[in-house]
Amino acid sequence: MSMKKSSVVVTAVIIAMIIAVISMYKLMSVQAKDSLEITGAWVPLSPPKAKIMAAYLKIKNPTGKMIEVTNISSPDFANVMIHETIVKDGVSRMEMRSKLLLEPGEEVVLQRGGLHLMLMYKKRVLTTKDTVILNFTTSAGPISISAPVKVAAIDGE
Ligand SMILES: [Cu+2]
Repeated sequence: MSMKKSSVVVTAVIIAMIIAVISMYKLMSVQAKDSLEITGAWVPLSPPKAKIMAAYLKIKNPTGKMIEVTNISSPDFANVMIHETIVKDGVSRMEMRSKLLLEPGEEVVLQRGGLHLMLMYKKRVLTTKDTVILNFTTSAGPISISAPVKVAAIDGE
């Protein structure tokens, strides 16, 4: 009788421990990175009448899976495009990219003179008191960030 009772208690303790381990594991997997990290975003201030602005930022894929950025939008602009500045034979031009692909662990820097976001057709005047909301559609889910409008240094960065 008492043997049976104690084995029931032992079984209950083991089950409780298993549940504790499972819930700890679940908590850890929630904290594990499962989407892109977008940091350091900013928008260089441009003249009030300028219709087009740029945005610079870093995108990191901390996951073990490839992630694709398929669309970017902003409530302050009609359209957001991914551009790359390419200098060929001393001539600088911009090429449009339809999407951005990030390999596991890859970090892409969007900066002046390289990959950047082109914010097309401003809907309101933006000053250094404003931040621009950027909504990213990715294969790992949506991400929204806010990029402050800042005065660019003389050298452009
Ligand atoms: Cu551009």
